[in-house]
Amino acid sequence: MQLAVAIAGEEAIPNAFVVFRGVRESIIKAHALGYDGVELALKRADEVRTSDLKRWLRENSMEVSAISTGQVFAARGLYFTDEDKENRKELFGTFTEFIDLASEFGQLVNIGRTRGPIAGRKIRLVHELFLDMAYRVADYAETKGVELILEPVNRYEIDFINNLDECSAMLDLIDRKNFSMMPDVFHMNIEDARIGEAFVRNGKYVRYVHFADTNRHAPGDGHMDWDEIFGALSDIGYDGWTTAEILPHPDPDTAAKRTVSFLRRQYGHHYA
Ligand code: LER
Ligand code: MN
Repeated sequence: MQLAVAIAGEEAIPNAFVVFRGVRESIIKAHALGYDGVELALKRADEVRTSDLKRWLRENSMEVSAISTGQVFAARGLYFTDEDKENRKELFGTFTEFIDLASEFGQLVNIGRTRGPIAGRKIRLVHELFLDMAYRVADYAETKGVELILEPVNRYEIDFINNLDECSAMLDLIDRKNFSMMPDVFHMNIEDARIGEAFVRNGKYVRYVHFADTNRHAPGDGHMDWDEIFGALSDIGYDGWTTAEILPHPDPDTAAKRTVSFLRRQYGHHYA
């Protein structure tokens, strides 16, 4: 298992769910604390120059675990289920640029809140709009060797695809090799009746995992049952990225440090 931490550029919106800001500084810090990689939370691909990113990663022996896209929805208001043609065009353009970036860094692009809401509309229409964009994005990603990872997100943030079973049903419908799942245990704590069982039931789609405790603080700082989570991940043979997407509480350095020491201990117990 590899351990990453979510980071963003300096200009990320205040409530972006990241620990560190400023891409270069974050990479240096994350490496010093013992992470293997960083997840880039971006609102547009040109926030970071690829030549700089390549150098910073090389200098610090770090990788990009994935590109996450929540700010595309939260800061720019763009989403897959939008009916507006111009917005759809802009969203597709944004995703093709993320995919180009991911073809060099990490090969994974997340779809969380940016899938958009149902918002009282007919579910058939929402599915049509979502699938139309999902197929186009998947087609483009395939030419670049990139995968899309769909993230179930809790009901207080969005009303479309809240738990792992719903996500699997959508992935069955999409039926593309380069489309899989990114469970986030913070959302699972709210939406999935049994976290361990949900991981096992939906194991074939699990490609990447977000970690946070029940209060979205560092793993170990809440009442999440980490033995259940690690037991289930090891049962399904999961050996991919586990990324801390947490609030920087009580401060970014302490949160990032606590995460590493807690999770390395857990990996030791369950993956020895
Ligand atoms: C938001 O709560 C979240 O977990 C992100 O990874 C998805 O937009
Ligand atoms: Mn998440």
